[in-house]
Amino acid sequence: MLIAIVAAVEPDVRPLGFSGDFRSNLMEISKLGYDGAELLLKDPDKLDVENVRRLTEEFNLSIPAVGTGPTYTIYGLSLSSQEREIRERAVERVEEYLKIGRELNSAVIIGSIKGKTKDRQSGIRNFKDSLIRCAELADDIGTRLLIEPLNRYESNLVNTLEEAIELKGDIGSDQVGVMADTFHMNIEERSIYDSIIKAGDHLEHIHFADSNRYAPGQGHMDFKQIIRALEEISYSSFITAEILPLPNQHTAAKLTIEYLKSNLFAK
Ligand code: LER
Ligand code: MN
Repeated sequence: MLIAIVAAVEPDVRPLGFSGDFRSNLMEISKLGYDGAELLLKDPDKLDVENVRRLTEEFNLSIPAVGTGPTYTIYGLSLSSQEREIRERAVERVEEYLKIGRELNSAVIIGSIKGKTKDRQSGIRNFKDSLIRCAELADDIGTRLLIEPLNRYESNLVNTLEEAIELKGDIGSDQVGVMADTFHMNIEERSIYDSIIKAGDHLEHIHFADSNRYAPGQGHMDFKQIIRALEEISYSSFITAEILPLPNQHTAAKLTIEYLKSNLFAK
């Protein structure tokens, strides 16, 4: 298992991770011993992707995934919107993220960009239609798309790992996969351990945060059990810390890597 942490590329994006100067953040992430950084950005069409690639090579970091959340949280564009034009624009943005994914060898996360809808039935229908379009683009571009279940307070579309796996089946594309986030699982899953075991090979990526969304080890989540579940399904992909930058991003990142290294590689 490899460890990453979320980092914003643009200085005005405030992620659950590192914000501010991208280069110095990557330097710090690398020095702390992380294997990768998961990028969060709001304007994929404006990204100097070559520069990002150069920096990740300089600091020997992988980019396991790229987050698309700001499309919804900043621009209000969602894949489930009642308005066709908004859905179109959201899909166009996903296409831009997919191109970045191709260049950086990263998956693209479908999390907050799902949106939330007043009417769940039409919302899920619209989301599925958009996701089918995104999957076709992902196929052409050659980048993976990962469906992330979110808790009910953030979205009413796809809250559990089981729902994400079912949706993946409905979409039926080789380029669509499933990921998890322990913060959301803590709210939605009956048992985090059982859900991971049941997901098995479907699980391709995971966000780690404690029950309060602080660094792992700072809340009451049973990470030893979560790590045991990941080991039992032979999970070999990335664990990305997606955490509140509290008391500050430096301390949160340091606490995370120390906690994970001592628990992941304890044997
Ligand atoms: C938001 O709560 C989250 O977990 C992100 O990964 C979704 O884009
Ligand atoms: Mn997440």
